[in-house]
Amino acid sequence: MLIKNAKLRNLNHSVDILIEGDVIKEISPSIISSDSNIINANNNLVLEPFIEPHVHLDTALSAGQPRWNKSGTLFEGIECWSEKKETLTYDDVKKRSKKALEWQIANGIQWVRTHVDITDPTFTALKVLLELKEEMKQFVNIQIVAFPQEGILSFPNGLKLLEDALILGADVIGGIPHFEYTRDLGVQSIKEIVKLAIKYDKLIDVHCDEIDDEQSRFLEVLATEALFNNIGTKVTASHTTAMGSYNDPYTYKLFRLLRKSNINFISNPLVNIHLGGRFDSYPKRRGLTRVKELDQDNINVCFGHDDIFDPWYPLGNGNMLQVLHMGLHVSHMMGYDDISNCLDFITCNSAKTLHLGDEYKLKVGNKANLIILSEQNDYDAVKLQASVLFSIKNGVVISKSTPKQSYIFTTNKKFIDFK
Ligand code: 17E
Ligand code: FE2
Repeated sequence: MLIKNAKLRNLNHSVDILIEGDVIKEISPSIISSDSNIINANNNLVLEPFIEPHVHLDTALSAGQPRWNKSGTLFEGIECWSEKKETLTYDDVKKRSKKALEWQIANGIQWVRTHVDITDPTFTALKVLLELKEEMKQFVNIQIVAFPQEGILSFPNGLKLLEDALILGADVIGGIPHFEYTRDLGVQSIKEIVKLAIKYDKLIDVHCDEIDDEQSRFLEVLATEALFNNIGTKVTASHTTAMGSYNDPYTYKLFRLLRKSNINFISNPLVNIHLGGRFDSYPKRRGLTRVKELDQDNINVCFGHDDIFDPWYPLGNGNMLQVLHMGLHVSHMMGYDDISNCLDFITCNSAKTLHLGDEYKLKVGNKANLIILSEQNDYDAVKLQASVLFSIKNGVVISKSTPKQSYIFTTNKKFIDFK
């Protein structure tokens, strides 16, 4: 396959990309090839695939089942899901999570880290996701987080369930310290997570301080454990929304630890702007972590969708550009330079969080995994909510889309573009 006129993110001129089999063979300004399989990118952006670093596929597409989350709080969402969990069947989870995965694939995502609730002694959802991971690997790489939604030490047998989920094949260990009954249990839960991570050589991704409580300070515990055990690059703090409520002197002190620890952050702006601030009258807090400050301090931070039409979020179609759009707004990252480099938040920063290493990069010798957008740069990609014209994985086209077009019937009747 030959891709002509590809605009790469770090280059001013366009290039051709030659793919032989599943590998990128050559990238140069003009390639002559006898290959008849040619895609003309027309100077549009060609880049590494989008990554979904934080989603709950087991709960996706279950909004309203068995009831709607009326308060819009995280806590009512957990209650709704707990009721749904009582009646969960294999076929139901499979149908919903597979459909959400297909939306993600159509939207140019080729790596997904999904949390799966393992506070369910039947492990119904975990078994489905383990099967889907295998079944869909031609299209998408899935990392499964064993996520103890109702707690590790506050749920009957929680710690044993967590360990059993790892033995069954989960890739990443999750946690939810702010939901444990006491601060002590929260701290202890993090220590147990780290012990298991070392024992089974797994990554860690904790739902950490997802609450508008300025006293929720489990992040400092997680980062310290990561630092002392020298595993920071394998550790992720998801949500950390309490950081939006921390006072500045404490946060200043905290950032020194965060920098030293080398841990990663995932912010979920679509969902947390909706769930956050729900107990405030006015002014209402944003319910988000300090994305801009983390980024300015060279601490790795990326964006996740978190939910697709479930008890915690009533919208969503698995499109990371929607997440990015919201994330830039609520993080006050609307400067020219911010918008011009914004795709980092849903590509390379996420790759670092998922611990993907060099294999993710679009470069000669690597697997031909890439997407072709309908726009020429980061700025237009987010402004115009670009379509993913082609998603190519291991040298094979796995999805394609046509951008929507508008025609106006004014005196100069014409197709209009918004550029
Ligand atoms: N569970 C949780 O604890 N937090 C969330 N944001 C979601 C599920 C979606
Ligand atoms: Fe989450």
